[in-house]
Amino acid sequence: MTDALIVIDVQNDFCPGGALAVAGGDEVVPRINAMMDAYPIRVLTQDWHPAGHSSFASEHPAKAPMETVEMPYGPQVLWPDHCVQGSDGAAFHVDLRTDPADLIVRKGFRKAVDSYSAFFENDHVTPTGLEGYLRSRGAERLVVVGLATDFCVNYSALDAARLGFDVTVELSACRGIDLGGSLDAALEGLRAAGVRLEGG
Ligand code: VGL
Ligand code: ZN
Repeated sequence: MTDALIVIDVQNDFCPGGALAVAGGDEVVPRINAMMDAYPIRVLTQDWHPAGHSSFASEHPAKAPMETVEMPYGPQVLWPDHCVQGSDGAAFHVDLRTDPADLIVRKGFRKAVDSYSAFFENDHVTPTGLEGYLRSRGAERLVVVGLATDFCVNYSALDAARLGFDVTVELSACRGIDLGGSLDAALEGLRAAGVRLEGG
């Protein structure tokens, strides 16, 4: 079995002081750094939005951050402007070990569609290319860590399980946003999808 570590969105905007700060988001950094050497394949994802992205509440005059709108591809939570391409908020946390990464996958770069998952955009059909990369590298078992547990980690792990990978989420190296019970709902959905939850 070839294992891959998939590190989701450990970026300044999701850490304390960032535009979409996740409580304790920076606490995952030393944990992920310590895990990295144990994996023969290491992938980082980077949320990477153009200015004026359709997931930004600022693009929807009648809406506030954390409200939901109906997009052509389904319901979409609206966020504060975050992870704008090239901004300091979009940069990886300064202490995250990025040199050992084999691949950095950017996502959310199309203005009209958000992308929580490392595998598919929120329309659930447009691929990021990560599946092909992992399969051609022979990866079978994925360990998913990072930010945020209930959004990008959740959707990445669900897609990975649906694609047939053996998936574990290491919760000690994740932190969640928890919007109206979204954290418990995510954990329940992950369990139901056959994703192993460890370190909780
Ligand atoms: C994320 C909301 C918006 C995440 C990204 O990384 O979980 N959440 N963009
Ligand atoms: Zn985003």
